Amino acid sequence: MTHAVITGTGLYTPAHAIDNEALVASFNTWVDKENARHANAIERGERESLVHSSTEFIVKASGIHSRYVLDAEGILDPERMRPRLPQRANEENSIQCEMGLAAAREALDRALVAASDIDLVIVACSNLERSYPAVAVELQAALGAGGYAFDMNVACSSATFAIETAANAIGNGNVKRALVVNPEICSAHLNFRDRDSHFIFGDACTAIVIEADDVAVATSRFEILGTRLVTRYSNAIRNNAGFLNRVTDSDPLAEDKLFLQEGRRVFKDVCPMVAQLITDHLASLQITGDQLARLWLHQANRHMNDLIARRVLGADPMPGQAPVILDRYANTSSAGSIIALHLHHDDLADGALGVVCSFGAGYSAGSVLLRKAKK
Ligand code: CO8
Repeated sequence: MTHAVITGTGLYTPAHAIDNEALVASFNTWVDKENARHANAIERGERESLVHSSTEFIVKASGIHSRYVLDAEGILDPERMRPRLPQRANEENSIQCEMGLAAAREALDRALVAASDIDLVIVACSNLERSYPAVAVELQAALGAGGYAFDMNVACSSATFAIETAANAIGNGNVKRALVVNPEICSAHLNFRDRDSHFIFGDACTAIVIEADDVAVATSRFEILGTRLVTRYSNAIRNNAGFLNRVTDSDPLAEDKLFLQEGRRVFKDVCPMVAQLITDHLASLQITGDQLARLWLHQANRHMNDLIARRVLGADPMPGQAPVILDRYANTSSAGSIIALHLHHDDLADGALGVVCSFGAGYSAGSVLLRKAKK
């Protein structure tokens, strides 16, 4: 069987950043206006008054300080509180295609691969801007890539599930070079009026070039030693937006058509599930946690990552061993663990082992074991 190697990664970071102070100021302005508007109903006990958000809570509960977004102005406007992204003509590149192009070009440059030599493009992310034609097919054409392309969605685990799909296509000889792209526009699916979750997400796009080791030319690469995926049904993270909304006569703007979660329950359910997944995966390859030089974990919550890292490594992670990028990117869904990989791998020695792990809605989780190698 042909072995698959990761030869390049790329990252597109939007130009706008919103720190907690700006986000909370906008939220609290909206809360004050709403409470003033409904003062009589609140006074009569017919309505609960809304409560302020706080930067202290956000940092303490999640570790997030700031996030990048495609449009800050619309989000921070207390009269709007959602990004403003103009509709594009069918002849223009779609937004996700444009994000994907930027990340893909960096990944291809690093891999020393021409776009025309790619024969599989997978766009894998939590939210796709349309049903069809697939964004992946549009990106394939915009890049000038060959072969075939398709979209897939496994929420926050989309990147690891796509890496396994691409590695299998390479392993069975169907494909020589694949490109996995994760354009996440989380800000368009976040309820910025929900105190429990308004701070959680940011936007970004990552890209990964995966090749058969016999055709790869980049001197530095990661061998994919194995992948393991798991899913378990849960309603604790849910979004009811979908094409049936217009025929079920439900309110298309209702809160359940945006991201909703029971955060504490997710924390409790997912941490043990993920620690077990990685530990079992390593054991199946005769590797123990203490052999890992790096854990590139999904970036949802600082405490979740500390807990999972401790369980997998058997000790507190050394500085830099489980890199954190959520402090400035927030949760970028499937892009998070790949941003961590992209920004924190140059210092690894040949032969160093690391795990990319994603987890999220579904529930779904994926573990990818990598070994740094030189050609
Ligand atoms: N400011 C001040 N106080 C607040 C705020 C706020 N903004 N929000 C809540 N509080 C208060 C609550 O009211 C509560 O008060 P009290 O104790 O008086 O009742 C107190 O703070 C504690 O609230 P919580 O129990 O909710 O707080 P937690 O400590 O659990 O922290 C977190 C909340 C940060 C959300 C945490 O639970 C968490 O991170 N959980 C894990 C979440 C997770 O990993 N989710 C994965 C989702 S990502 C995913 O799967 C991808 C989906 C697809 C992407 C879609 C893009 C939009």
